Amino acid sequence: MHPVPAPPRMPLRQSWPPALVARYRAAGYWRGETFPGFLRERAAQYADDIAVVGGDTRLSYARLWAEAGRIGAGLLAQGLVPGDRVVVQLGNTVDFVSVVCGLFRAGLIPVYALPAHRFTEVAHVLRKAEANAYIAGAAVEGFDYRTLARQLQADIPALRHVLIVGDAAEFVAVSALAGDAARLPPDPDPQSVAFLQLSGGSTGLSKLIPRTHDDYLYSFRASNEICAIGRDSVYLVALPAAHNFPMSSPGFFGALYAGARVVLSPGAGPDVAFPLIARERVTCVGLVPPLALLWAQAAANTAHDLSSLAVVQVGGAKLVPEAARRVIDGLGCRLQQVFGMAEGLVNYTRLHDPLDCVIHTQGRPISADDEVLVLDDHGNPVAEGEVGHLLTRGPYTIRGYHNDPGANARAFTEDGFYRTGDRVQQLPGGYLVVQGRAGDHINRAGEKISAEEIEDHLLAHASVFDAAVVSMPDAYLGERSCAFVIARGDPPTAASLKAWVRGRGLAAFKVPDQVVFVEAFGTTAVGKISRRELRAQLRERFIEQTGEPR
Ligand code: OOB
Repeated sequence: MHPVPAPPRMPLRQSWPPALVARYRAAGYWRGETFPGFLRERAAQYADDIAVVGGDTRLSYARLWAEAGRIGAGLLAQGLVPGDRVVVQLGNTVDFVSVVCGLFRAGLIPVYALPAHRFTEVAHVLRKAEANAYIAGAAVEGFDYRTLARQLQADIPALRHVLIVGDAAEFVAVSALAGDAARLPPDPDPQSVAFLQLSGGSTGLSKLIPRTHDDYLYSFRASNEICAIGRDSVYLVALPAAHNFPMSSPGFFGALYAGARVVLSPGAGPDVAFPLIARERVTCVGLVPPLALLWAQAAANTAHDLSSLAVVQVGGAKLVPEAARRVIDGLGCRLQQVFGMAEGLVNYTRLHDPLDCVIHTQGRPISADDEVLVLDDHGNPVAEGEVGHLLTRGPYTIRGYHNDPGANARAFTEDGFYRTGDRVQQLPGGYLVVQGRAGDHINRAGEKISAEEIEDHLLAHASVFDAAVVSMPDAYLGERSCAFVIARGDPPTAASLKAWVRGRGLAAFKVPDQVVFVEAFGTTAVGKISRRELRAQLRERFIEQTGEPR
C-alpha cells in the first residue's frame, strides 16, 4: 500500500538557543540518545530480563523490543508515515508500553490522552495535534472506547486510523498488526520532538507539550540517579501511565532505561496494588497525596508483605507536613516529595535529606542548570524565603507549547522562562515549598481542572445565567471543585447540572463536586472585577459562611 501524502501540518518543534544547546551538551545532559536507541541497547544488554509486567503478561527486554518492531512496522503497513501523530488512550497494561515503544520505533509521535478523557478532550487533542490515528483499549472499567472512536471518526475526517487493543470490532486490532521491519526508519534526530504530553490545562482545554528525545531522556536518566533506580529496582505504575509523573520521574521510562522491571497496576487502590507489591517485590512507586494517605492507613492491617518497598514518592499536589508524617509512619519506608510539571521542571527531596526537609519541602530541582526565579507581582525577585511566582528554564523545560501562540505569549517570558503559575518559597539550598497557585485551576488529587473550561460548559446550559467554578479545600482530595451558579428562570437541580457537564463528554473528574446556587455574585468592588478576583471572593465568603476548614 502506498502512503497517501498527508496534508501540511504545523511542524513539531522544540528548540533552545544555540548557546544553551552547547552548554547542555557540554555538561553531558544531552547525549544524543533517543527512545528507539536506548530500547534497542537494553534489548541487547538485558535480553532475557523481565522489562514489563501487567496482568498475566511478562515481557522481557528482547520481547518488548520485538513487539515494538512488530507494532511499528504494522502501523507503517497500515499507511501511517513517520512523523504522523497518534493519540494513545490506554490504561495501565503492558500494551501501553509496547504500543508507545512501537510508535517510537516507527518514528510516529505519541500524543498521550488519559483514560479518563472523553469525547470533548480526545477530540480537542486529536485536532490540536493534527493526529490521523487513535489507539485505545476496547473497554476499560465499563467504558467502551470503540464507541468513542466511532464518535470521533464521525466528527473528525482527518482521523483515518483507529486501532484497538483487545476486541477491535470493525477497527484494526493491535494484536493483528504486522509489517516489514525493513521499512522501519532509522533512529530519529535526538533533538526532534519525541511525543506530545498534555498540560494540566490551567486555562481552557489542555495544551500540547512537545518533548524532545534529548531533553526527556535527560530528565529520567538524572531522576534515576536521584531516586536510586538501578537494574535491581522494581517500579510500580499505580497512577495513570500517561501522566508525566509515573512516566518519567523516574517513572517507567526511567526504570526501562536502568534495565529495571516495570509493573503496571490496573488500579491505584491498596486492594489492587498491595498484592502486586508483594508478588513482584516492588521497590518504588509514585502516588498523589490522597492515595499515599489511603495506602498508609491500609498498610496498618494488610496481610500483604510490603517490606520490599524502599521509596514512596508523593507528588502532583501538595503533601502537607502532617500528611507526610502519616505516610512515613504508615508505610515505614522512605518518603520522597516530587514537585513536577509536564512542561519540564521536576524537584525532588533527596533520599538522604533530613526528615525535616522531606516533611516540609517539595524538594529541589534535578539539575544544576535548572534556572529558578521567584518573582513578585511586578516581576522583581522577592527576598530570600518570601513567597513569589515560580518561573523556570533549563535543559528539560519546554520553551513553548505546540500550535498555540496565544498560550505561549502568556506562559513564557521573552528570554524563555516558563511561568509555572505556582507560588513558591525558596529556602536556602534551593529547596522549594509550594504555597499554592496564582492561576485558576483546581488541583483535585493531582488532576488539574481548568475553572474556565467548566464554566464554559455550565454557561451552555439554558438555565444557567452565570457560573464561577472555584477550588475548595478538601480534607481528602486536597481541593475539590465547587460551582457557584446564578440560575436563569427555574433553577435546575445540582444533580441535573452535574449530569449536564458529564453529558458534554468530559472526564468524570471535571464534574463539579459541589454546586451552590446564589442570587448574585455580589461583588464588593465597584464595576467589573476579574474572574479571578470573583472566584477568590466567592471562595472566601463560602468558607466564612459554612465554617469549612481552610
Ligand atoms: C505533575 O504534573 P502536571 O503537569 O500534571 O501538573 C503540574 C502542577 C504544578 O505546576 C503544580 O501546580 C502541581 O501540579 N504540583 C504540585 C506538586 N507536584 C505538582 N503542587 C504541590 N506539590 C507538589 N509536590 O503533577 C507532575 C509531573 C511530574 C512529576 C510530579 C508531578
